[in-house]
Amino acid sequence: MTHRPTSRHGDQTLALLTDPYRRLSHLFEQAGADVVETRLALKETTCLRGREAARIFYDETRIVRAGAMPAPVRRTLLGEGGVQGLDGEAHRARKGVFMSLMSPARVARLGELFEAEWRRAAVEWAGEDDIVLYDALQPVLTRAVCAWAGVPLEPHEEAKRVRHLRALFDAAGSRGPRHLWSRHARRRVDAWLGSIIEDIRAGRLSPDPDTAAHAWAWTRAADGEPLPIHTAAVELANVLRPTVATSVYIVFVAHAMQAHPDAARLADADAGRRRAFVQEVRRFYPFFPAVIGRVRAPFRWRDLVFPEGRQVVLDLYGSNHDPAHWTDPEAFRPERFSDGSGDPFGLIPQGGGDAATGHRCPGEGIVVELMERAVGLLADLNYRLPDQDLEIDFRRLPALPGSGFRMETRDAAL
Ligand code: HEM
Ligand code: MYR
Repeated sequence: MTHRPTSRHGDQTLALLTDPYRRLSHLFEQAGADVVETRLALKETTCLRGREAARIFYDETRIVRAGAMPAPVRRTLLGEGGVQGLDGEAHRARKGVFMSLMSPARVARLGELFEAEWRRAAVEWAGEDDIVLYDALQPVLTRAVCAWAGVPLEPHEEAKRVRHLRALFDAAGSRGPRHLWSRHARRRVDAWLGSIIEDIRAGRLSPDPDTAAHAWAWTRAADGEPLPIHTAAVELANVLRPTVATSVYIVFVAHAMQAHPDAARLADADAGRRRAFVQEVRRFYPFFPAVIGRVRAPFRWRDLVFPEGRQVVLDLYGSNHDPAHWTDPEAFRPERFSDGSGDPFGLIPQGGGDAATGHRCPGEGIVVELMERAVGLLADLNYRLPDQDLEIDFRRLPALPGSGFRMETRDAAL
């Protein structure tokens, strides 16, 4: 699968939006290779998958990020001026602030807040006939992460903030009016968090020193000046948005528990098996399709030239389903992770390599903590599943079960 010549195809932008998780795998299969040259967003693009490819992609002497992120993603999901588009020393310094927020004690604290909010919400769920888990989780996660991050959230604004944070990740990958809604939400979130940063700098708000709001308000740039308000707001949003987006993974936890009840029982009973179950959910289910960079200086790999400036895409979903690395990749098998999650370029749903020095997601600890807590909380919640469409819709971005996971919760208190 590796040393064969690659093929050329027409522009893949539309095909990718229609089948965002599996399109690249089809190209690799067709080419009989795990490097494929194609066109994406009208640019020559080299697409990669697999463990060796991930090593190349995360080698910062070869691939950089400045100017790589397409405008539609910057204007919605990510915002402008954040850590994702930085390289070298500037990236290292900004990333250090994210890493400092993720100590085990702080991650556990977020887990506790999440669990407390879930238990409060479950009392209300028990008074309703049914809930859609995806929708019900977002207020729970927003309350928890705002409290954790030192961002005030008044009851009267809560529904609006939840809608806007959700739109950043749920509507960014849509076309037409839903994409525009995501852009609108980006402006609203940036303005909201910008005003929080201003309040902190002016002494009107004093969040605890170990919170994200405190950190982003007081972080200085290399020139010693405070970060521009807008940049600080984008980075604070880089903590809130993805934590709310963990709702997608928690829906997948619920989906996997119902599809694999024996594995779910074991996961509920034993911490090691719970970790393995959650890691297999992160490998198996589709969430963040791919990451994008640019060639810094020309190099060759697998008989292929990577010219300077070339757009490069690493297929995360495809790498997590790469038949060269995973035995029976389309089977859900938590036992794969009985001995841990392996090397930093193997399981890469949130990017590969080292989070502190490269662009790998700094939030994996949070995601695993919240997903593990969700295993226990779902096992304790006495719910029933009505007839519904539980099939994962791979055309949606992010993918989800068709129903969003509807649960009958009448009297299902914890
Ligand atoms: C980066 C996925 C949760 C903060 C990333 C990347 C992916 C990813 C694929 C890009 C890696 C790269 O560019 O090489 C996810 C998924 C999540 C999640 C699927 C599940 C909800 C979180 C959480 C946080 C977070 C909870 C923080 C609280 C970030 C930040 C970056 C990032 C700040 C940029 C890192 C950099 O460019 O150096 N994430 N993430 N993410 N993630 Fe996450
Ligand atoms: C995060 O919020 O960073 C966590 C993961 C969100 C993944 C959302 C996946 C779909 C977004 C694709 C945007 C494409 C815009 C053209």
